[in-house]
Amino acid sequence: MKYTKMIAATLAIVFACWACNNSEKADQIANGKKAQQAAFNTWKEGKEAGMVPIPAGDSIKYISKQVTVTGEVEFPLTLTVDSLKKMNVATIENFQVVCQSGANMKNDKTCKGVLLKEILEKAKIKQDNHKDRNFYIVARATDNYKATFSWAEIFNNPTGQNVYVLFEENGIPIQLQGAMILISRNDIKTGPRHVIWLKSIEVNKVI
Ligand SMILES: Nc1nc2c(c(=O)[nH]1)N[C@H]1C(S)=C(S)[C@@H](COP(=O)(O)O)O[C@H]1N2
Ligand SMILES: [Mo]
Repeated sequence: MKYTKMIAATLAIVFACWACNNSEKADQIANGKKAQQAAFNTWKEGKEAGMVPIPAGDSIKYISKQVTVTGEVEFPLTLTVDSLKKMNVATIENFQVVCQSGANMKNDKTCKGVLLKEILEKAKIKQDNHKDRNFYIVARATDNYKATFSWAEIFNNPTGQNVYVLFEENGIPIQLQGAMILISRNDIKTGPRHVIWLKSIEVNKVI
């Protein structure tokens, strides 16, 4: 009888310890899951807000080696790095990419490219007369990210002297961010109109 009680008591203690340990483990798992979820949410918000670097895997799938110039133009173009090199190549010093959030995303000591203005002059926008100036230009990437410019910004404003299609950064060809990147150097925040994986420049008329 005495033994039976002792065994029962021992079993009760063992069970209590096991149960307690188990609920501690369950707590630990739940807390771990919560922390994981919180970290994921922070990352997802940052990604959606464009504040975290794009993963390298994405870069490979979005690379484009050609940029087409289409829409309301006399001479549609297909640009490559080689064709840009045959145009007026400018060297841009100290270009910084700053996200709308204020985060610094990239610093180029030096980069090379051609003015968008010159590319559009080559393609020749179809203008009926000198009052026909209501065009908008969309620079589009393979991931469908895009930046928009107005005719006046490019052809009648200092912005036009600062919008380039780049093909080289810090002495090396652009690789992971496509082959060509469009930049708008005098924007207050340069991130939004920094179009990596550039694939087309589309000229549209406001009708
Ligand atoms: N094609 C493409 N270009 C893009 C983006 C994008 O998602 N896709 N993100 C933009 C944003 S929000 C910022 S801040 C900068 C970031 O530049 P980085 O990719 O060199 O960090 O690129 C811009 N260009
Ligand atoms: Mo951004």
